[in-house]
Amino acid sequence: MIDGWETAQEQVRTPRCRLHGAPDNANLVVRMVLEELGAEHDFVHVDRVASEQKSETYRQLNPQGLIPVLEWPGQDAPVFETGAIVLMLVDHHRRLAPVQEAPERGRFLKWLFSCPTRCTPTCAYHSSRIAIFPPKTSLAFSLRR
Ligand SMILES: N[C@@H](CCC(=O)N[C@@H](CS)C(=O)NCC(=O)O)C(=O)O
Repeated sequence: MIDGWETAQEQVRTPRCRLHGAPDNANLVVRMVLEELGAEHDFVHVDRVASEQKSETYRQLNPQGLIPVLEWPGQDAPVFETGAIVLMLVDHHRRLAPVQEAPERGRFLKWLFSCPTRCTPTCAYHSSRIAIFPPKTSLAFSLRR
């Protein structure tokens, strides 16, 4: 049976990953998802005051010089773009989002790709709640569109 939101009965174990970001930035959504999934991770602070994200070293992770970046064991390159990172995480765990076959998948994807990439962290915070919380929770219920 396709539940639409959570089909995995077992907790998926993930190798420890590394998130590069700064407080109150686009990486906030990624951090929330990692924590919701219980995924072990290290946080690497990128000093935006010193424009560390524009350094040659950081550009090895993301040539655009933007945060966040997730280093994910098993991937052949660091993953950037908030929406891509979140999608990779929730699909890998098969949790917190509708599965590919679910009728809610399109609704999940449209908010995932529009909000975190364009809005302030506060808005991204709320949009992530639409995406990652099961539809029967009260907050998700009030925000479902
Ligand atoms: N489309 C990217 C946007 C990332 C982005 O704009 N990050 C900002 C912080 S929220 C950044 O790194 N700014 C630093 C800069 O512009 O130098 C994503 O969704 O990850």
